[in-house]
Amino acid sequence: MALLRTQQPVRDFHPLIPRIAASLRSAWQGLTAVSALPMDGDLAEIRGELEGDAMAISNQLLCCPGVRKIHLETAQVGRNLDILHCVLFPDPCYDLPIFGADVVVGRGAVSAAIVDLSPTGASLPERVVARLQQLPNHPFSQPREVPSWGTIFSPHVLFVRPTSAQEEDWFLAHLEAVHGVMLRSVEDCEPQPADHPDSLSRHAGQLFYCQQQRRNDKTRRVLEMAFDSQWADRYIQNLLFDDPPTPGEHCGN
Ligand code: BLA
Repeated sequence: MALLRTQQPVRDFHPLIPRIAASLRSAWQGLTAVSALPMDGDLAEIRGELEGDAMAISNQLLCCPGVRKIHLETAQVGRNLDILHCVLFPDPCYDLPIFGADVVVGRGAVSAAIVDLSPTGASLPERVVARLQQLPNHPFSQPREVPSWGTIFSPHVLFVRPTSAQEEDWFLAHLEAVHGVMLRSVEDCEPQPADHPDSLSRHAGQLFYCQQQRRNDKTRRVLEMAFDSQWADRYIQNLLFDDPPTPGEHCGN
């Protein structure tokens, strides 16, 4: 694999991906005291080559009071695969869910579009459920089943294969609404002490979320194909789903 030092996109993304990325980035501009998180090595812009086809991964990391890690990744792998991955990991001192979204496009068609606010305890906070229940339900024609490791997702998870421009619009609108519920919940949440039993159990819940996500063989396989298995393991373990630090390191107290 040849690593190239260039910032050029390798080709155009499927349009749903830049639409989602722009919408998320613009929402983050409204967050209080948002700042960039330092990133290891050269992970912001990764360029490579997969059997002659260029590939590119872009990463952005932010944080703000209440959210220890906001991660947006957009990736183009080979000639046919476009991916958007976004997770907002809350500071475990706050009673907040994990926002997660993944969109996978293969050969021009979206095969997987998932968005969820996932609990870090037995269930989602009640004020979050009340907000989610107010969102409209769109009649997607191809709902998908979450895999066996997906016990981490909430009963409100949306996992579909959008089959038309209208369904892509519905997915974008729903993702924006769910992300809006997350941001509003961040704004009106006060932290508990780092050594509070609830903070510790939410930390354990995030640890479990990351362990389960690391079991997604489809993510691993794509990264292995483009790089190698050691690189893929390190990327998943250290950037995508690294173990959350002990509560207190992000609680501002
Ligand atoms: C599925 N994820 C997939 C698939 C690929 C990737 C190729 C298969 C597509 C399909 O089933 O149609 C690949 N996803 C990636 C890669 C990255 C990525 C390479 O994010 C990053 C570099 N995955 C997440 C998050 C969620 C998630 C945050 O990263 C959910 C909040 C879910 N992805 C998810 C699920 C599937 C999936 C549930 C389907 C897995 C299955 O059906 O087995």
